[in-house]
Amino acid sequence: ISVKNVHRTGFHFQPPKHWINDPNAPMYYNGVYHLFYQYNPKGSVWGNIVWAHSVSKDLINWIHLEPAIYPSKKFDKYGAWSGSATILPNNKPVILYTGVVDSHDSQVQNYAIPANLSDPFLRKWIKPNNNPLIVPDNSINKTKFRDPTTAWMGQDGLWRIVIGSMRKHRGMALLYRSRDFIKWAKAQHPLHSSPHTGNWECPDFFPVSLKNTNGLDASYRGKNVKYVLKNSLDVNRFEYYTIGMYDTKKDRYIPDNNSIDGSKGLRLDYGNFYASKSFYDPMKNRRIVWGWTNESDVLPDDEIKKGWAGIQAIPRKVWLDPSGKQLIQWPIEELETLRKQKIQLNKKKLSKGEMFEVKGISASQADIEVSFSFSSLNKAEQFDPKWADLYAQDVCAIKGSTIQGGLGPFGLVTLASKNLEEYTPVFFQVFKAQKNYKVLMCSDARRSTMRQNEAMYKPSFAGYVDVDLVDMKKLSLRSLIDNSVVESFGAGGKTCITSRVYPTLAIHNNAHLFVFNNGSETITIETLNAWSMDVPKMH
Ligand code: DQQ
Repeated sequence: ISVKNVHRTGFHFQPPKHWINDPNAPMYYNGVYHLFYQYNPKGSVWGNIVWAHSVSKDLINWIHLEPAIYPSKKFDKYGAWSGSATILPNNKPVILYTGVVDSHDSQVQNYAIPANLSDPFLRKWIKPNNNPLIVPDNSINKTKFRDPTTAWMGQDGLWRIVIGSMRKHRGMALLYRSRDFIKWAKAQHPLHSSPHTGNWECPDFFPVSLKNTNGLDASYRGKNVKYVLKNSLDVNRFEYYTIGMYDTKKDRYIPDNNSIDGSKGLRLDYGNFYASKSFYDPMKNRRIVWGWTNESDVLPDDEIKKGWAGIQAIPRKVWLDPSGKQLIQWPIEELETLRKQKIQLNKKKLSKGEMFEVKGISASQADIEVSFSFSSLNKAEQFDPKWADLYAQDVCAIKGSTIQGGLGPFGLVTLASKNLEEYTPVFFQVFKAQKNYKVLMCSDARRSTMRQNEAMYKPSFAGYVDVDLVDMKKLSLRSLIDNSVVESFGAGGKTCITSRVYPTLAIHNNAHLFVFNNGSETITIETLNAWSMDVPKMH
C-alpha cells in the first residue's frame, strides 16, 4: 500500500487529491445536497483557494464537479474564502463569500448566483459585476473581516448576516442589514462580541427548537426557540458555541448565564474539528452541521507525499438538548446505509483490568455503538480541584487509559496493533467532585503511532459529559473509525471528539478493536453493535 493511500479515509468526504479546508455554503436545493469547500486545485498544502463543489442525493455518495467559484475578478483576485448560502423566498439560491483583494489579505464580501437554475447540479456560478457588496468601513480591520453567514430575515423584512471580525482582541460578529440583498448597511452594534477571544472565523448563527429535535430555518420566527452562536477561534483553532436568546428589537444576541464565550466554552467537538457550518435541510426537517478535520501529521512534507490533506467530518444532525443547556449531535441516519457485516454482543461483564477483542468486522473501517452500565458510583475517584482550571484534554493527559482508576477508565481501544504498540483509546472516567460527579471522555492519540516525528500532533483530546449518573448508571459511546480518523459520540451525542491518527502497524486488516475496563468497578457491556463500513461512491 503506498503512502498516498494508507491513511486515506474510506467513508468520509474527500476529493481524489489535494488540500481541502472549510466546508462552505452547504445547502439543499431542488432534491440535491450541495457541498462547497475551500480547495487548492494545485497541491496538498493551503493556497490558491477556490470553492470546490460536490453534489449528493444522500449526503454520503458524492459527485465532484468543477470548482464553482475561483479568483478571477478584482474583488476576489487573491482568494475566494469561506461563506454561506441563502435560499431566497423566490427559491433562488445565492452565495455570499469573502473575496481577498490584495496581497495583504484585505477582505470584502461578494455574492455569486447560479448561471442556470434549471441545471439540477447548479454547475456554473456567476459573480455579478456589482461586486463587492460589502467593503469594510474605517472602524474595521480589513484583514479580519470574513466568512459571511447564511442570511435570515427579520420581522421588518430586512435581511441580516453576520461577518466574523476582531477589534483589539475582542472577537465579534458584525451585523449587516439589507432590503434587497445587494445594498448592505452595518448595524451600529455587532450581533455579539466578547473580549480576549481573538478573531472570530466562520461564525454560525441559528435557531433551535425547545420542543423537539427538528431543525429550523434561519429565518424561523415563533415561540419555543433558543439561538446558537458558534465561532471558530483562530488563536488556538478551537471552536466554541453559546446558547442564548436573540433580542430582535435590539438586534442583539445574549448568551445564557451558564453559556460562556471563549475557548473554555462548549464545543461542537473537543477534537480536530474547525470552521464548521450548519444548514437547514427542509427535506428531512433537520439541521445538519459539517466540520473540517485537518491532518495532524503537520509537516508539509507529509501532505506532499500523500498528495492530499484534510477531510470533512461525517455530517451530523444537531439539535438542542432538552435541558436547554447544550447541543446534541448525531451522525446523519444516511450513514447507516454503509453498514455491512455486523456483530453483536450483550451483557458482558468486564472486571478490573479486563480487555477483550471485538472480532469479525473490519477494525480499520467500522461503526461501533456500545452501552455500558455499572452498579455503583462509590469507586469514583476524587476530582482534583486543581483540574477545574484545566482544559479537559490536560486532565486526560494526566490520567490516561493505562493508569488504573476507580470508576473507569473504560471504553474502546481503536486502531490498535496486535501487541498494542499503537492504539487510540476512546473512554470514560467518572470522578467525584465537590457537589456532583464529573464524567471525562477522552480520545487519546498519544500512543496512536510508532512513527517518530516531532511535528506530529498527538493530543489527548477530551471533554466532559453532562449526564446525571445518579439516576441512570449508564454511559453510551459510538465511534466511527475510518483508517486515520476516529470520530466519537458520547452519551448519545452530548460530547463529540474527533481525532486524526496515523498508525503504521494498525492499518487495514492489521487493525484491531478492543473493549477495556481499567477501573476497579466492574463494568457491564449492556449491548455492543459493530459494523464494517462500506465505501460510498465519491467521484
Ligand atoms: N479559512 C478560510 C477563511 C476562514 C478560514 C480561508 C478558517 O475564510 O476564516 O481558507 O479556516
